[in-house]
Order: sequence, then structure tokens, then C-alpha cells
Amino acid sequence: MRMLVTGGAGFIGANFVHQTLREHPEYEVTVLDALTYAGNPASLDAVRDDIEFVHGSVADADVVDRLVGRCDVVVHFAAESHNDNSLRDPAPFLQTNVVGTFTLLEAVRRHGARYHHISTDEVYGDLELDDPAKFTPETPYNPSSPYSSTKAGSDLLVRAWVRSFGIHATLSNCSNNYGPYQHVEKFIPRQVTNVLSGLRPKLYGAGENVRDWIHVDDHNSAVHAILDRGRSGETYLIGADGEKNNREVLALVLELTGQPADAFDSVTDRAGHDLRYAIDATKLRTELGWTPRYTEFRDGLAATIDWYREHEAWWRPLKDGVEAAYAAQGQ
Ligand code: NAD
Ligand code: TDX
Repeated sequence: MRMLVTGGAGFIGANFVHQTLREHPEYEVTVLDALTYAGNPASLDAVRDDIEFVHGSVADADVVDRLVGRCDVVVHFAAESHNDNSLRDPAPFLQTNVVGTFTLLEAVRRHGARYHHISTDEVYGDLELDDPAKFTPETPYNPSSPYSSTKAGSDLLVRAWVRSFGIHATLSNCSNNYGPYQHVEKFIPRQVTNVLSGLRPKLYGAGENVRDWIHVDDHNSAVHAILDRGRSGETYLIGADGEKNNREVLALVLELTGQPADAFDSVTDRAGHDLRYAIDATKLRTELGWTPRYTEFRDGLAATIDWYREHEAWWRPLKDGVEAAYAAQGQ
């Protein structure tokens, strides 16, 4: 079977390509990636000879039509993915997340490929810190940021294309991922590479915001479970019961890197900062029999810190530019 992976040079997409080649030899993989600031061809170095790589945009209808026309399955990871960037300049988020998804859906409609749409729990907005509730597939959409609203828009396009045109599609909304190859703009890699660079970690506000952490390999094994056994038109929430507030995560990073507990700076909070995300993954676990492998966050985090220690050549060229952009905003 031929699989088209969009955004395969990004964090989750690259890990997905590695896992697919390792564990699902039935697929021949083509990656379509625009190589924005977030895409890194080096993340695919180890599999370069085993995949086809196409440099191009999901919003380019000609390229997309050609590639979708010769694939059986499309897994759509490509996106502008960072909330802080969407607050600085929302325009690319509209183009890639909304127009790009529309472009893929139209090609899928023409050619009849099976489509899986990768999305985020942020489409549901946020929960109160003291609320026992979690997001379920029935939670109403209520996105807060330009990033999450464009992801919500793309999800709704997929649902409409299923209902109106009968395309064969599934959706997944996952919580916060961590693991190798994550861009240093994101929370965990930023703090780890700060420590490794002799800089102090930066915590937004009081650090009470809660995220539901999942290892990227567990996200990707859930995507494969959905590809194998998911029902068309259905939405599956992916999460591994990993709720932690940002202060707790930072405390672990400091402990695991041998830093004093107070060796960080509190910086300007994110505008509109969502308080808490939490996933109820019952449907995924009971219907599809999926279970996560990384159940100890501390171990997964320690392995991730080791990866950044051992792959400085991968992240070092990105670091100064990211820190300069944050510093310009007091972050
Ligand atoms: P990322 O920013 O690390 O990677 C995005 C990739 O998409 C990059 O390789 C980039 O070059 C590529 N890209 C961007 N615009 C493109 C375009 N127009 N055409 C083709 N390629 C383009 O993102 P990520 O963290 O790996 O996220 C992947 C997907 O997972 C996104 O859809 C995101 O919304 C979703 N998601 C992420 C998380 C998380 O914690 N990171 C959680 C839930 C869902
Ligand atoms: O330096 C920082 N300090 C800090 O306290 C950064 C970069 C972030 N934070 C906080 C903000 C959030 O509460 O850490 C938390 C995590 O921040 P991000 O890594 O930017 O992730 P988040 O905004 O939660 O979104 C992530 O998860 C859902 C991904 O970036 C999205 O693509 C995904 O949809």
C-alpha cells in the first residue's frame, strides 16, 4: 500500500515515518513537506533511502493532486503548529491549516484515497483547573488561539467532506506530545536546550497551566490503530492520562539535569493562555484496543533529555533564532 505522509519532516510526522518503516512494512511511504522553519530533513536522515521525499506545500493543488492520485492512504500531519507563533502572525496558519486541508480533501474526493486527519485537543478550548471533566469526542468545539481555531476549522472541513461527499476519513485529536525531534520552540525542548546551553528555563506566568503529556510514539501507535481498525467518519481522542502542570514538568527537567529547583525565570504569560487540557481516551482504548507504552512520564522525559544531549547538531542551529524571537516579547 502506498501512504502519503504530509508534514513528515516535522516532529510527530518524522517519528511516524520511523515507526511506520519499523513496524508496518506493508506501506511504501512518500513524504510531502514544505520544509518551513519547523521542517528538518535531518529528522529523516536514517530513512532517506527507504522513502520518497517531495518538497512542496499541501496548499499546492497540482502537487497534491499528483501525489494523492497515486496513494492509497493519506495521513495529514502538516500544519503550522505553534500557538506563540500564531499570536505573532496568524496568516500562515490560515493558509496551511485551512487551505492546505481543503486542498487535500478535494484531491481525496477526486481520487478516493483513505484519509486520516491529525488534530489537537486544543479545538475543545480549555478546562478549569479544579474541574474533574475531561475532553470527549462529544465536547463542543471552543478554540482559543489562531492556531487552535484553524485546526478546528480544518477538522470541520473533514467532517463536512465525509457527510457531503462520502470520503473515507477518520480524525484524531491528541494531547501534548513529547519525545525526540521536537522543535526547540516548544516547552520541553526549549527548557532542556536552555539548560544544555547554560541559559535559565522560562516559565510562563505562575506555571499552573495543565497539559496532558503523551510520548510521540504512543500518539503514532494510536494513529496506526485507527488506520487499521478505525471506523470512517469517526473521531478518536488520543491521550495517555499524563496530566501535569508546567511547574511540575519544569521541576522534573531541573532535577533530571542536575539543576537547583529554583534555577528558572518566570516570564510574561501567553495571551489567552489555555488553563488545562485533559483527554478521555476510553473510545480508543475500548473500541480499538489501544494502550500506551510510555506510562512513566519521568522515564520518557529522561530518555528525551538524553536524546537532546546526544543530538546537539540537530537543534543547535535553531536555538539562537528561537530565543531572540522569545526575548523580543519578554519571554
Ligand atoms: P511541527 O511544527 O513540528 O511540524 C510541522 C511540519 O509540517 C513541518 O515539517 C513543516 O515543514 C510542515 N509544513 C508546514 N506547512 C506546510 C505546508 N504548507 N505544506 C507541507 N508541509 C508543511 O508540528 P508537529 O508538532 O509535528 O505537529 C504535527 C501535527 O500534529 C499538526 O497537525 C499538529 O496540529 C498536530 N498535533 C500536535 C501536537 C503536539 O503536541 N505537537 C499535539 C496534537 C496534535
Ligand atoms: O517557554 C515556554 N514556557 C512555558 O511555560 C513555552 C514555549 C511554553 N510554556 C507553557 C505554555 C503551555 O502551557 O508550556 C505549555 C506547553 O506549551 P507548548 O509547548 O507551546 O504547547 P501548547 O501550546 O500546549 O500546544 C502543544 O500541544 C498541542 C503543541 O504545540 C500543539 O501543536 C498541539 O496542538
